Amino acid sequence: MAGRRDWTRETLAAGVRDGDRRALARAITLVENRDALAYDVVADLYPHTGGAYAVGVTGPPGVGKSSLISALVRLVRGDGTEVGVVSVDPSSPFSQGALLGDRIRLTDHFLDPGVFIRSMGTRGHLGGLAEATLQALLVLDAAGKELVFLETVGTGQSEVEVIGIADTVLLVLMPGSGDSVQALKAGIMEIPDVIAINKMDHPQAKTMLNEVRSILALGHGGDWSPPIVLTEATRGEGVPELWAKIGEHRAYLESSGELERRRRANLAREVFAVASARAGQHLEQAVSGDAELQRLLAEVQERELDPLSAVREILEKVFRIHDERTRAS
Ligand SMILES: Nc1nc2c(ncn2[C@@H]2O[C@H](COP(=O)(O)OP(=O)(O)O)[C@@H](O)[C@H]2O)c(=O)[nH]1
Ligand SMILES: [Mg+2]
Repeated sequence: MAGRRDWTRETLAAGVRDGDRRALARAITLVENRDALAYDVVADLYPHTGGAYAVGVTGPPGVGKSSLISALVRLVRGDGTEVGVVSVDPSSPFSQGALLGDRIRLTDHFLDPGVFIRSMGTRGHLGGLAEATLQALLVLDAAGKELVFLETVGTGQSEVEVIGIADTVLLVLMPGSGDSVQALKAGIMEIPDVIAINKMDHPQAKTMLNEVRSILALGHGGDWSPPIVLTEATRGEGVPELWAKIGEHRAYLESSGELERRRRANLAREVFAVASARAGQHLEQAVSGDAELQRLLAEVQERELDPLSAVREILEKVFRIHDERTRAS
């Protein structure tokens, strides 16, 4: 077997396809490090992807996302389903392997060869996270994982980018997740496909259930109304029901043709998100390393040059884009 220094594009791609754990671990580390070898390997693996079903799990910190994933993994492992978990937590100071909730429970799964768990740290930028998540999902998919959970913290744009690739989006709340409920109500947060209200052992769980129900009752179009499931992840309470709802959503997507449509839209959006992030980084670097472009910014600040004229000059210089619309009239 190839040792860690000996991986080549060919042995790594072949190792991943065989489901070799060391190959998987190596490939995902390379993805995280944006190593050139990772791009080659994922390019080779891509024709062998599309078999995994991706469930995005989102919600504020501490609601029990990792605990619920752990309980769901335990449930689906009952029938031998191969599972991958990618957890993205930009707020965490650790980078690898550590923080899937209370590690103790997930440790069970670390010993299970049918489960591959990877936690990705905060390194890089939001666009970088979306990119790393997408690549990691593709690696796990090509390795034959039938089900992949993508865990992310928070709400808003970064979130949408990271779990934007999921087939089914599960939002996890708990009694006290008032901010998220407000964000749902105000339309700032997208309506998920399935909602779990975890910590149902908490006395306020029913109140939270009613609040969320009343928001969803306002309607938001579409044929699918997101079900709300009460769970207690630590005891596995409500977990089979939650899994059943995820399954119903999947069946709905498949029978309506929506899965194919959604995947196409997701892939296009992810490509666009990553390209935009790359372009943004390129622009920042170009401007910070270029005295002439810096001078343009200074001129705007001094009110000697108007903002759009500066934009036009920057785009011409950095991207060779000649955009008449940005020309001040
Ligand atoms: N009482 C109670 N505690 C829970 C439940 N689910 C998770 N927890 C605890 O809540 C804390 C945060 O859980 P974790 O899964 O790490 O949340 P995450 O940050 O959303 O991934 C941990 O201490 C869990 O043991 C539950 O259903 N009831
Ligand atoms: Mg977690």
